[in-house]
Amino acid sequence: MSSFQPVLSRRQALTLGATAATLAAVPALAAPTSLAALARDKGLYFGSAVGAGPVGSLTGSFEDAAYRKILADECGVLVPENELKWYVVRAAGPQSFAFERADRIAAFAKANGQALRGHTLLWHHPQWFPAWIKTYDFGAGPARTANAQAMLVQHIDTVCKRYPQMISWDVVNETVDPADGAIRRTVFSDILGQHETLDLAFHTARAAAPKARLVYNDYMSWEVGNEKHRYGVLKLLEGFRKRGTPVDALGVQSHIGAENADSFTGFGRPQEKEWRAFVDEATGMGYDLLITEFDVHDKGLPYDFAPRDAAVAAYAKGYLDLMLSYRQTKEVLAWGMVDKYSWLQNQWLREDKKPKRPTLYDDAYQPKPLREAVAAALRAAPVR
Ligand code: 9MR
Repeated sequence: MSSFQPVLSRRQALTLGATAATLAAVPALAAPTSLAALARDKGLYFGSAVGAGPVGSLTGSFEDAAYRKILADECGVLVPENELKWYVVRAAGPQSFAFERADRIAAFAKANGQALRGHTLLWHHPQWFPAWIKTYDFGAGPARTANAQAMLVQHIDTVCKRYPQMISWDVVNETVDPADGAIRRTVFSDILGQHETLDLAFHTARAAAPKARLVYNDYMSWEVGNEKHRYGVLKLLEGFRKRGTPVDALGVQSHIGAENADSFTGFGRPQEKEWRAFVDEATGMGYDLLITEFDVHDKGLPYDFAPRDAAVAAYAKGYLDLMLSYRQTKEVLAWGMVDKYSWLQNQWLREDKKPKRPTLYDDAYQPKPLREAVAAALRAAPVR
């Protein structure tokens, strides 16, 4: 990143250091209180994504016993990071469903008394389907429509019914193109129409998973450059309401932080106003909110751990306080709990090429200031 600049002034670093010191100075409770318990006290869920690898790009965090202990201790809900995506479940072709990896995560959650959430029934983006679908022969004439409908319905129905315990489902993921706010085109939407495809997905999920909260999930943020993305998502949510599509909640992925330094100068100002307006619009339409994929990208922060971790924690606390002030926010999911397994390690490398520190625990499985920031935000959250 050629425009790299040190992020924090000395004064900012000192202030943030002081924040971290204050957080660290909070007296230890008699028994350590898990994030799951703190969330439960407020009427919400805290949990994390986990990956049952190793296959291709799948993370292998689930195979790590120390990692599993953190998940068991801290999380009230788990979500498979990749194991329910079409490119995993349907990898082998149109006739097959592979559930082995997601089953292992589901069994672990059950054994630990944890809830499960599902990601995702329809990542409506051409990149994330298995390769065979590009050349699949859907036939011609009316049969073509019927075949495309049948494949989508069969997929959603089969996956939902396999996991009736899901408390929520990302039914549709990332279908709004950030470049122009339009709905992305896929094999399905080219045959069935865009709204028709998305509506069919939600109606099918409602029938097959009547108890689950049904979610539209996306990564729009408050940052400059996200205006069209936010607008496109609101337009989509408005359309769902107009057509009576059964969508219960907006999943705000919350991959916060950024590649550029400016984002860390404190949450929100001046973009906080824009973000509140966006969230108010969504909740005003009656949608619940979920933080579905929380992590903090520290690419632009200096190498030293103390100021880096402090900046990450302070920034996250501001963001989580805002999001949790909405009683509509019902679940908070971290996108992984230990730095080394974070998807961010493989993308947008830091200038110094050093590992990133975007999650709540470091590579020695020790909690970082970000873990305390999440705890503090949960403690401060109003009950819902
Ligand atoms: O963390 C996931 C990574 O392991 C996968 O390679 C990638 C592609 O399937 O997806 C990552 O998770 C994404 C999530 O499914 C949707 N929102 C963005 C997440 C980060 O890219």
